Amino acid sequence: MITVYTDDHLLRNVRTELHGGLLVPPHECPERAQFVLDRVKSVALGGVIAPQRHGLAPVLRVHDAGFVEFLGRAWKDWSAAGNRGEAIPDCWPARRMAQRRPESITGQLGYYAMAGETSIGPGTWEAAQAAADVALTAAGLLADGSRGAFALCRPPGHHAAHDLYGGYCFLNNAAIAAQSLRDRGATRVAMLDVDFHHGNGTQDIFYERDDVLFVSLHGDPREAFPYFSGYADEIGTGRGAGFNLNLPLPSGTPFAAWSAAMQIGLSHIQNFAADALVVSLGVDTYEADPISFFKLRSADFTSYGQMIGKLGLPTLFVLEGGYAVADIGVNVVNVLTGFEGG
Ligand code: Q9C
Ligand code: ZN
Repeated sequence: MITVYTDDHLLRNVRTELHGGLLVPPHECPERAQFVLDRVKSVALGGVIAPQRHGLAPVLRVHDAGFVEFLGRAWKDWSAAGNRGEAIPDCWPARRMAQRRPESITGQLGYYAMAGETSIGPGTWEAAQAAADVALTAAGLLADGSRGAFALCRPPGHHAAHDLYGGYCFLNNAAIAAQSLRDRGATRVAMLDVDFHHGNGTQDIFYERDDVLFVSLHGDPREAFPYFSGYADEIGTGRGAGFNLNLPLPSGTPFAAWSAAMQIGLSHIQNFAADALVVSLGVDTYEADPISFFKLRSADFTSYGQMIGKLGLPTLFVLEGGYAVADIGVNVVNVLTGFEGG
C-alpha cells in the first residue's frame, strides 16, 4: 500500500492546548506523524510519495467559503491585533444569542470554533492545506485503481464541519477526499470512522445526502467529546435519512464489544453497495490512550484491519487521532497490514 506524506505537517506546531484549566503541550503533536512514518518504513508497507497541490477548489466542495477565508487569515489578524499568545476563542454564539459573524477576530474565532482546546498559530493554515492535499492525492491513487491507500494526515480532520474547526481539526481531510471520489466518478462512497471520538464534522457535511453513507463507532457523547454530537438517534435528514449510523459505546469498552458494533457498521456498509470506502483512522481507541476510554490492544488493530479488508472495497485510510504517541505507529500500521491480509 502506498503512503502519502509530507514534512509540511511540521508547520502545525503550536505550544498550547487548553486542557484541565491549563495551557499544556498539545496531545496532537508533530511526533505522532514521525512515529507512524517510521513504522510504515520499518514494516516496508510500500512506497511513500509526496502530495500534489490541489488548491482550494476541492476544499470548497465541502467547506464554507467564508470559513476557509477565515482560516487563511486567522493567525495574521490575531497577531496583528496585538495578542501575544496563540489564537484561542473565549466567547461563543450560545443558545438565544445572535448567529452572526462579528468583525472582531476574537469574535470570529468563537463564531467558527466548535471547541476551545485547539489553538491556532503561525503555519497552522499551511499544514491544514497540506493535510488536505495528502488526502486528495491518496484518493487519486484509488481513482487510478489501487485497492488501498494511506493518507498520513496531520492535523487531523473529522471534527471539522462545513464551517467549524476544533477538536484539533481545521479541514476535514476524509470528507474532502470522499467528495473528490464522487467528483471523479464514484456513485456511492461509504465512510467508516473508527476514531474514539464521534466524527461530528463528517456527519455534518454529509447529513442530508444519500450518496455518502457515514458510520461511526465512538465514545458515548454523554461522557465523551464532542458531547453535542454522536447520539444513536442522529440518522440523517431529508434524502439523507437512514444514511448516518452512530454506534456510541460506554467507558471501558473492550475489543469484544467494539468489534460486535463494528460488525453492525460493516453490514450497513455492505448493504449500501459503495464503490469506495474512506476510513477515518484514529487509534485513540487504544487502552493506553491518555484522553480516551476504550480498551483496544495493539493486536486488535490487526484484527479489525482484516474485518475491513473482507469488504473487498477500494479503501482509503485517512489518519485522525491517537495520542499514546510511542505506540501510534504500531497501532496504525497494524490496521493497514491487517487490511492487506497480513
Ligand atoms: N482536554 C481527534 O482525535 N478534547 N480529536 C480534548 C482533552 C478534544 C480529539 C480533551 C479531543 C479531540 C482527532
Ligand atoms: Zn479522536
